[in-house]
Amino acid sequence: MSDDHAQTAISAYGTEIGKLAPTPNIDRIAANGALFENSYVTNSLCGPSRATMLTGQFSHMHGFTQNGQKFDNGQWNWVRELGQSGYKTALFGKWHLNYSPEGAGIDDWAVLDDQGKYYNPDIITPTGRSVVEGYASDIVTDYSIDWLENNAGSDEPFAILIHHKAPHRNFMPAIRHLQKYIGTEFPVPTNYFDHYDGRPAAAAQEMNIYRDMYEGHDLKMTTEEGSTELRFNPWTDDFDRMTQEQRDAYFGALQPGNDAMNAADMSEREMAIWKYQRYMDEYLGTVAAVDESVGRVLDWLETSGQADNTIVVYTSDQGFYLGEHGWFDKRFMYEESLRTPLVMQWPGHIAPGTRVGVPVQNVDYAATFLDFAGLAPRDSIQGRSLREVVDGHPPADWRKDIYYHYYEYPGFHSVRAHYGVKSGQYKLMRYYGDINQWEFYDLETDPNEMKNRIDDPAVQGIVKEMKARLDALRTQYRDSDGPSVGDPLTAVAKGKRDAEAAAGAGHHAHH
Ligand code: SGN
Ligand code: CA
Repeated sequence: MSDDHAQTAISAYGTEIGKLAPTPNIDRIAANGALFENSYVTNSLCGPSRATMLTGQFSHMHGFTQNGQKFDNGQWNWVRELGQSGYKTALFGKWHLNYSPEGAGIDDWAVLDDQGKYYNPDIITPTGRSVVEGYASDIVTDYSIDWLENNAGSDEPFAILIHHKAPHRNFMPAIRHLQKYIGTEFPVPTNYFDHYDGRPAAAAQEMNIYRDMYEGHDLKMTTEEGSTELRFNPWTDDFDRMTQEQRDAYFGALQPGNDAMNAADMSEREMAIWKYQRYMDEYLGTVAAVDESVGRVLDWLETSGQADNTIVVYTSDQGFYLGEHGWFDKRFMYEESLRTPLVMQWPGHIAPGTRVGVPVQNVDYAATFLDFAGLAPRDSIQGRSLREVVDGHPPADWRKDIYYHYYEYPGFHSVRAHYGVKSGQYKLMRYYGDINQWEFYDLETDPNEMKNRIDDPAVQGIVKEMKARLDALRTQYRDSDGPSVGDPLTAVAKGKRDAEAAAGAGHHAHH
């Protein structure tokens, strides 16, 4: 699993970016097994997604609705259950549900501190915490291969979770990948300069590449030609913790591009496009190391003889914007962050080249792993096993709609709380809090979600139907957080919620 990996940045998904920045090893999994064309999260944010994957529950049920909360490691999770049935279990990389996985029932672990750092990260183990020199994606892979060598070579079953920090902000590739995409021109999304008309929550966000990205910290832009001084860089630790050698190599590689940028007399629009290209160079550079990591693990499985008897899954904690609507980050129920990559191989069980079209969600993973391991299903799980789905025979009552609920507001990037339903080509969303707004999209005619048709008389029939579906999903999944679908959010109710939201404003730490 990676962190913030957009489907559009995986070549197996057949995307334009994938052609320019291929991911051959992730693609190997898809070729050996199944690619899920309609794979979605339930709440597009790190902690909530991770808790959902572990417990098989929506955010409101496992209780971790927004980052910064504390996950109760004692809750049921599928890894512990596998451990109790004889599997050796391990987790390396990002946890981000609280300080460490202590108490989660995982045999062996070493995790990145909090969000994790790309260079020389702090690593927390059961015996303490220390700085480990190197590049995070390589360190996490080294730990994983080492564990596999020592624990997975025999007939005993094992489950290992390899959780990369990349390609999460602040997008720092390994030295060997720094130059990889410099000079490649990535296609600028058609809605990079979005007007946000009819979409007040989209207009109010703070995740715009050319307005909100930190020019020093994120884009590593220097102040003027010939200078190595960074522009806005509020958190210096990411660079301060690098060795002099790493810093020289890293910033040395970017200096020619920075100098040329500073020398050029760019218009605002040209600068916005320059930033997009720099963002893509860096983001996709970090993906390169994740893909290499996947390759090393697959190679190990193949040479050790374990590949035929091992299920390999690649996914992310959510999708990500690569310039669509002008954005980076996630959170919104729009397609780019609602979608998450999902590919899965199991030789002899999943036919090579399988494409799964039915909608699946990360709430399904726990049920799937129990099922694949031959363990009994669990009542607390709200998702469903993907076994018949990957076999190409989804049960007749397989879900038609997916349910989504995002909570973290006020918070970083200022995305309003919202819930919604996607059903085939239609999507209905409702923002609540200090914005009370419904949105409706027909993805067949408007795949980029630019035209909110909630008030269009021509679609009122389907809007009504979608509201009924949304209401039914909230009942089915027992979500009573936020206003009910029928609640018109009167001025009084709205005022009360605003006051509640404002009272919570101080609680959100930077991470
Ligand atoms: C950090 C990032 C944000 C990001 C959140 C949540 N800032 O705070 O841009 O939205 O994480 O990401 S950073 O500059 O410190 O990286 S998540 O993956 O944990 O949900
Ligand atoms: Ca994430």
